[in-house]
Parts: sequence; C-alpha cells; structure tokens
Amino acid sequence: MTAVNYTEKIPNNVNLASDRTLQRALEHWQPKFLQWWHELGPTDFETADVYLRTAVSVDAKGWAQYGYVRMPEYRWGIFLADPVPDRRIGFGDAMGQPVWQQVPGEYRSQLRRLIVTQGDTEPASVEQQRLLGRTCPSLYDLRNLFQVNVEEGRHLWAMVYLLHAYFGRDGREEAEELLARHSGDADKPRILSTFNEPISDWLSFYCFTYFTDRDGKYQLKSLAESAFDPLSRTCRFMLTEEAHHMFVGETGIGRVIRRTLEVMKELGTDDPARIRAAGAIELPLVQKYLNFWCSSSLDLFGSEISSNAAFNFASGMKGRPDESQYEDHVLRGATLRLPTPEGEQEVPARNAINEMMRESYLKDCEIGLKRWNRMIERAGYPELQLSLPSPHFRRAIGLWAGQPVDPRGNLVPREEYERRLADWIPSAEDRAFVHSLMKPVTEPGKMAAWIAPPERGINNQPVEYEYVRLH
Ligand code: BYC
Ligand code: FE
Ligand code: FE
Repeated sequence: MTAVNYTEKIPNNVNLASDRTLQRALEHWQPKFLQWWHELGPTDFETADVYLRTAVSVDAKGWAQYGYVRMPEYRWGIFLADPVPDRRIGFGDAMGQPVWQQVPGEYRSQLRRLIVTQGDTEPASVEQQRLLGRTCPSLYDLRNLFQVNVEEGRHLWAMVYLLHAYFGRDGREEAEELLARHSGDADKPRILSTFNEPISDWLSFYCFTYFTDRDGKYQLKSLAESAFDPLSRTCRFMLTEEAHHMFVGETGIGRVIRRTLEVMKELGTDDPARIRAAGAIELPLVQKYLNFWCSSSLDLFGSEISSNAAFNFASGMKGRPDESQYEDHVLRGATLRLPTPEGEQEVPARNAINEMMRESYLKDCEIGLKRWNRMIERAGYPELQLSLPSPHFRRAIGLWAGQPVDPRGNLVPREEYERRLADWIPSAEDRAFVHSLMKPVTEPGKMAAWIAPPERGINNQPVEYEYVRLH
C-alpha cells in the first residue's frame, strides 16, 4: 500500500488503474494543470535542473528520493497515508462511530466547500511566488523555493483527487475552477485574503512560509481529524511535506536576523540608516514584516464566533488540531469567554473552535521567536527583541475586523491608528528598500549580503552544492 506506483501517467498509491473512469477524468485534468504551471508557475526556470525530493512511499521514515529534476517533469501524484484499521470518529456528535469512506449526503456541500477552500490556497501560493526565482539570494534558497512550489502543486493534486473521486460532476467543475481563479486577479481572485497578497521579495517569502504555511499546517491537522477518511489520509501525508515549508520560513527569517546582527557588530551600532547603507535589514523592519504577515495569516482562521465551525465540529467534518490533546471532544453545553471590542462575552465552545485553533497556532508561532530572540540577546541587544503582534491587531475578519488596535493590543483613536500604521507594517519606502536588496546570487555557495548562509545543506550535501543547474 505504501509504495508509490511511478509506472503510470499519474503516480499514485490509491490503485488508480482499478477505476478507469476516475483515471480518465484525472488524465483529462492533468494537461490543464501542466498548462497552468507553464503559465503561472515559476516559468523562467522551466529548463533548470533542480535538486528536488520526490515522494517514493508514504511512511514517515525515508519516503523521499533526491535528484535533479526539471520542474515541469516533476512527478506530481496522488498519495494518501496508510489507512488506520477500524478508525473511529474522534470528536463531535458522532464520536466513536466508524469513519466515513464515502461522503454523507447531508454534509456533501459543506465538505466540498472545505476541500475547495483548502485546494484554492495551494496553486495560489505558487502564483504568488512565481517571480521570486529572479532575485534568489542563493542557489540553496532557489532550490528550497522550487521544492515548496512543486509540493504546493502536489497539494492541489491531493484536493483535486478528492473532488474527482467523491463529488462527481460538480467536483470536476470545482477542479477546473481551482485553475481559473488567480492570486490577485481583480475579477477572479483566490478565495482567502492572504493568498491575494503579492510576495515580491524574499523577506515576505520567508514570512509567508513561517506564518501562512503554518496556517496550512494547522488547517491540515484539523482536517486530518476529519471523519471523512480519504480527506484525513490525504492531509496526513500533506503534513509530512509541510514540515519543510515551515523550516524554510523559520531558518530564512533566522538567517536574515543573523546577518543583521553581524553587520551591527561590524559597525558597532544599531542605527537603521547605517545598517541599510551596509546592505542589511534592520531588526525593527523585520518586526514590521512579522506584524504584516502574522496579522494577515490570523485572518485565515475565520471569525472568533462561527456557526460554520460549530457545524463542522458537531458533524465530524473538521476537528481541532491534535484533537486528542483536549479533554472534552464533544463540547456539548461547554462555553468559553472571549474578549471582544465591547468587553468579554461568553459563547458556546463549539462556536469558538476557530479561536481555539488560532490559540494553538499562535503558541506554535512563538517557538521561532524564542530562538531568534535568544540570538538577539546573545548579540547584546535585548532591547531589540522581536514579538508577535496582538491577535487583535489589523484584523479584517471576525470580531476585531477594522478595529483600530495597536500591535500591543490596545484600542487607540482611529486617527492615531491610521497615522501610525506605517510604524507598524512596512511602508512603501520600507518595501522599496527591501526590493532594492533583491539582486540574484547564483554562484554555488555564495549568499546575498542581507542574509547569512544556512547552517547546513539539503540532504547532507554541502551548502556550496549546485542545487540548481541553470541553463
Ligand atoms: N479571507 O464563519 P467564518 C494552506 C470567509 S492555508 C477571505 O468566519 P469559517 C497553504 C469564509 O470563507 C490553509 N474570506 O469562517 C498555506 C466565509 O465565507 P462564506 C487553507 C474569509 O468558515 C500556504 C465567511 O468569511 N485551508 O494550506 O469558520 C501555502 C465567514 O466565515 C477569510 C483552509 O482554510 C479570509 N481570511 O472558517 C499553501 C481549510 N476567513 O462561506 C497552502 C478549509 C473567512 O460565508 N477552510 N472567510 O462565503 C476552512 O476551514 C474555513 O473555510 C476557514 C474559514 C477556516 C477558512
Ligand atoms: Fe500546501
Ligand atoms: Fe506549504
């Protein structure tokens, strides 16, 4: 079951050949996917040989194989984690009952909506990142970008498989729509806000992989709990790929900080103007990028109080990340106190699932900050420590949407908020400065001046390895 079949047109471990109708439908979608990749993927690098990992089996240990691949020839396929024998629903009203191998009629449209929303983010991120290759800080980073891109492409395949296999004609139509909406498109934008934000510099890319891919991790964890077993198995395998995306974000931001600290030491100052003149990014500007991407990504959890979330939980469609860590998996009659702009409010716990997810997400976000702050403190600048903004800052969804809240969580006069926003998130001038640093470095082992080298290479290769052969 775990081995991946690479002899077929669509690599898979779901025995696709046994269902000719499904196979034909997916083989019909495949050229449209490739066409989309040619148009909206990293098109400048179609002929480059990239040192990529490809899944060869789905067990946790040693599922990957590394080698040079041209991206359009990447073997995108359908991989599900192995089934758990006698798996039972772990939460909600149907707790303890066997999981579903088919879609229950009464939950069909909501399940489809969850799968479409998840699927929409994957190609969106590839579109957002499509021009970054032109300004890579190193071949090592270029390779990591492309690894993330091909895997997000595969995540799209994962959702399209579910739509085709379990939702009939409207599933196939939704699969086409996933290629028709585009990030930032005025007429047909991507569904969720963050996926329409431009990612035009590498600091934004690292912040996106740190904060936004981590939303992916938490959403996938909660869908891995789903009573719809094919969805759960798909998401479990996607999570093993996701770990690398988070690694790229955390080490990317960490290397930017390390380089800035080196420059501060060389110059003997923390003066932003002098740091910029030396070609590095001052820590307060890193903080602004964190504020921007963290607040944007917090919106991806939806409203604090959500009847959608309550329905998803009660029915068994979507649980909480690591559901087993909670004591009460049913939450009937349970309540939670939530801060609102008008004061505290008591709400049924099921309606506050989005908020519980956001809380566990924020705890996970803190881990990288602790590491970075240790580095900053050791360098002798404890007053320049970085922090996450308040979850009420700059929200566009939910109870705090449009509220003038500063990054520390204080409601401030609206006029002050508008005036000071440029102190809290990157201003046009800040972005122009970061863009001015984005010059490609493509000699093996060399790094752009604004970022430190990584501690080690990929798959035990040295940092100087030629991770991408450009032609
Ligand atoms: N932007 O009850 P509400 C990833 C909409 S990332 C725009 O508050 P609900 C990845 C919402 O759709 C993970 N619209 O929220 C990362 C609803 O609209 P309708 C992606 C938003 O439904 C990096 C309305 O507001 N996966 O994988 O409880 C690279 C009221 O909704 C936003 C998923 O999201 C927003 N930010 O929760 C690559 C999992 N937020 O239906 C990939 C599947 C909310 O009334 N999705 N709205 O028109 C879900 O579970 C839920 O749809 C959400 C929203 C958690 C997103
Ligand atoms: Fe993904
Ligand atoms: Fe990801």
